[in-house]
Amino acid sequence: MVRVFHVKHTPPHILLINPWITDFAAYNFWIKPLGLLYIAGVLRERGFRVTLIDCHNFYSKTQKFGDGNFFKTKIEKPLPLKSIPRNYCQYGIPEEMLLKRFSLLEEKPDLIGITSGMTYWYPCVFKLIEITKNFFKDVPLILGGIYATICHEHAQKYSGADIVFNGRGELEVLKLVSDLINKELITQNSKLSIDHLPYPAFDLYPHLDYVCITTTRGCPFRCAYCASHILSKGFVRRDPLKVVDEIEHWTTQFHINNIAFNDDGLLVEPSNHFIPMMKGVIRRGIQCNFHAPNALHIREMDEEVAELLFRGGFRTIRLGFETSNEEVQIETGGKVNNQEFQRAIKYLKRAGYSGQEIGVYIMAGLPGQRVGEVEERLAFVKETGAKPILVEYSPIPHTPLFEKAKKSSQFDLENEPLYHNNSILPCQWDGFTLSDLRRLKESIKRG
Ligand code: B12
Repeated sequence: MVRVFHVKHTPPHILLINPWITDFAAYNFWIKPLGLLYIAGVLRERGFRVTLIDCHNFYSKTQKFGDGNFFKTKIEKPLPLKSIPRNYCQYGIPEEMLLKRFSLLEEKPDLIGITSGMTYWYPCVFKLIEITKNFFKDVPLILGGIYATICHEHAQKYSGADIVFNGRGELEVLKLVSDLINKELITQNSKLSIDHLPYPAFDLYPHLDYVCITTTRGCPFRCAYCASHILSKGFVRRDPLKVVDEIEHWTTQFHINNIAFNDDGLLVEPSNHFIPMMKGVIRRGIQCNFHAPNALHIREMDEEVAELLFRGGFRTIRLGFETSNEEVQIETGGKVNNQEFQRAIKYLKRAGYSGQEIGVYIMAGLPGQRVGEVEERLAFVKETGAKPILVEYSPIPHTPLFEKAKKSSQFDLENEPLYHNNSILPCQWDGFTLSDLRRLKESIKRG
């Protein structure tokens, strides 16, 4: 049931906050709260005044492409993780700095929106909600984002937010906000298709090393471990030339040299999307380092795509080759087979990438998976000269593989999202232990 809060008649002031990260490890692999920044852009376009506080925005070390280490503070492990023999940290700005930002706000907000990332990062979301509610008493607070959607009931029960928003969609968010505080701002022009959205409000940052971009929403594939289809229904692509306009906007108006693509399906049907987009980038002479930290689809990699990746300026290439075991490939979504993988590496090398520049994600710790299977995959990838990168499986509620994960895990995955944390290897068993994982990682390091 939506409560309506009464406010004054000047344009409402909305405070949007990206919480810290609480985890055993975190690296700023071009992590920005893209969804929250889209919401900021839309609200601002409709006349709301928006303030952004990004608790991540405090780095201890930045690398040449704008990625880097977060400032971290060691904190107590939450009770369910007590037995894990690793340090647990809060990544991002110190708490005093947050309170200072609050006290420096010129005006009390009329509404507060908080986003959430990984499901197992919820402790810092709860903490932020508590601190924020203490500071701004009686200001309504909405929680949205990935945790709020995937673990909706958990968030409703325990987060302390007044409203927990389930799902995606800038128009839906706008409707909710308008219902809460000002109906008039929504009534004019409610068209918000993906091609009509304002750009995410990166300009709210005082300093920018990079931006993230998404050229699509959703994914046409249904990999058994992935929650993309729960977060976004269907698959929509932006007009490729409008994406080029956005890239040009960031590179010329904001002198951005690094852009990370957050898409799940960047390379899907490349002739209608990626190819015209990269040709546009090259034609307009845009000079920028592009990064694809989220896996690219191998099946779509042909000679032309590989060449455009290279000529267009992609510096970070990550391919999603979850497994070389063809049975498991089919079980987890049938996205790619071994021949397609070998062909993709050949094209990328021919285009100009060295083997070490081609990172290949290999999933480890799938329910019931044996260490031998991962070793085989590592060897298969190494043989092509590409660089294998292990990614530990994170079990996600409502995905097909979650039921199997629950059965095979020693942790209570159903009731405790902290156990979705890939770092604890949630589906470890005798056939694949934490020490097996460490051994594999060491062998990758040795080359
Ligand atoms: C880009 C991405 C990454 C990037 C950046 C991650 C980041 N933290 O920003 C990289 C490559 C680093 C990454 C890494 C990982 N990722 Co990732 N990632 C994604 C991806 C593909 C896209 C996120 C995105 O940009 N969405 C686009 C924006 C526009 O949408 P949005 O943020 O959801 O915002 C909308 C709504 O949520 C809502 N909303 C958002 N905030 C708010 C706030 C309010 C107030 C309201 C009302 C609404 C609202 O409105 C927004 C606009 O419509 C998602 C999958 C997906 N499709 O979402 C996976 C996903 C989040 N990742 C996932 C996983 C598993 C991982 C890894 C653990 C993989 C691994 N095994 O190593 C690592 C963890 C790394 C880490 N420690 O950060 C899982 C989630 C796991 C979990 N348990 O929560 C997802 C869902 C993919 C999956 N497998 O299903 N990831």
